[in-house]
Amino acid sequence: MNRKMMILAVLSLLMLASANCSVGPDVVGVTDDITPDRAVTYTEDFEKCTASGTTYVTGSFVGNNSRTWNYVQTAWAGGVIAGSKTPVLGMNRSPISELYTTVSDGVGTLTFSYKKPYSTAVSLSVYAGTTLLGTVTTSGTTVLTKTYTVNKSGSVKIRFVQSGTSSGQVSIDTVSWTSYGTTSSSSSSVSSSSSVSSSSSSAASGTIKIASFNIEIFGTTKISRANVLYTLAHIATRYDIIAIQEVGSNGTPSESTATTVMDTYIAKVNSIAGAGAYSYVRGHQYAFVYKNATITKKASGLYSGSKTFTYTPLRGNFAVKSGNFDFAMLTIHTSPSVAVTEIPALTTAMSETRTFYSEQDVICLGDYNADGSYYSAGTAGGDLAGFASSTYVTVIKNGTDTTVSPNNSYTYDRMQLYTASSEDYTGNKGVLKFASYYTISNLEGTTTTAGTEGALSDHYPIWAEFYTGRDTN
Ligand SMILES: [Ca+2]
Ligand SMILES: [Ca+2]
Ligand SMILES: [Ca+2]
Ligand SMILES: [Ca+2]
Repeated sequence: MNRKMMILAVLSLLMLASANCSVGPDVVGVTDDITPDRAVTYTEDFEKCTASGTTYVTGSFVGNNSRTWNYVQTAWAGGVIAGSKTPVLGMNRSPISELYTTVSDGVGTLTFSYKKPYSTAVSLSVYAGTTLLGTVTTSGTTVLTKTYTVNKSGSVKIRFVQSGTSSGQVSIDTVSWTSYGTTSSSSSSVSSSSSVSSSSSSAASGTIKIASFNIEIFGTTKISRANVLYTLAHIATRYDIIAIQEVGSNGTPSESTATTVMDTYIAKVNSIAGAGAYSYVRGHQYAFVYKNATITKKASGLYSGSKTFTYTPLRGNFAVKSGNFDFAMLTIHTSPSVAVTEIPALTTAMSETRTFYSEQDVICLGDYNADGSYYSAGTAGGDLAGFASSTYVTVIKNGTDTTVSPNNSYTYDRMQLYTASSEDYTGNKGVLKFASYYTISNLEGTTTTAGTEGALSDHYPIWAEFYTGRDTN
């Protein structure tokens, strides 16, 4: 080989090497005193109320999570925001129209949707106990969403009440709030592993939430849609770490596009959660977005083991800041046509990640395409085929619908653990179905997706909760 060819060969090797290590820079802000997201989120959609009609009535019903809601001079038709039931507070009624419930485990943030159903402008006061959080007003018929930071522990009365006798009728729906304050440590202090040496006992009751979300073709078009970006950013703030797939494209993105998308996204997330609240690391079509108040990222990089994947997975090594839970993460988007070989190969990639980071807890999460015509997942309610329960924990069981399409209920999105993480996994997990938590009607999109959940993605996020103080390996 002559000198020129040698240089070319070295150059192409360098390019190959850099392509393999194309992990983006961390974007790290100042760590802020953001309240750790260890709370339970509740949502009331009012669908369980059996009252109906446009007459203003007074009564109560038992809603989601067995919670009793009281309504005064409220109609149950005529101004629907979401689903088929939306309470509508009357105008100039006697007694004055209001809607309330009392929670026992505190309120961190409170979010709700509202709109003007008729002709008179809205002026609605929102209270947490006797504290006036604010008065929302609107003179348009668009559905709006408001969030208040409450941060009150214990018993809190959430109350929506007309601000005065000239306040117009108002529709209220999708009321969502997080619990707040220290949760009882009685259940977690009886851990069988309480003899474990390290760890501050105060962290034993803490938990974190880890999620995975395929944000369908998360590119420049999607981030230019203001309401879509805002909603996607809100979703990240629900979790301590979220693994994202399809950053930049649903295949192999350009580095600059993927970085632009994630820079824009993290800026929006932090505009909601607080300056510097979240950081990210990215590589290939993946990113991990993590909360600086609760999570330390120790290392990250593209998977470099023995198996080949169409979209080389991103992995990282993390630890909680308060407690002793340390863990590795490996995120994947399989190529549907070869899911049948890539899914079993993940067991090798998990094992190699375990060795690579010397960490027993490996969380392998992402869009596995592990269902439908792509993969025979196994029986409904059971564990993912290829991941024996003697070695693995299938968090998202077969038969769980993770697709937005109402026409199928495939369990494409998955989270697999080793049994080494059984001590850390609380058993709480879920699928975040957008319309139960967010206003969908104002989302920008194509002619087929605008105003629908499909404006956000064709996949729902999946999540699971982990103890921060029970790790032994
Ligand atoms: Ca509703
Ligand atoms: Ca560990
Ligand atoms: Ca579905
Ligand atoms: Ca463990």
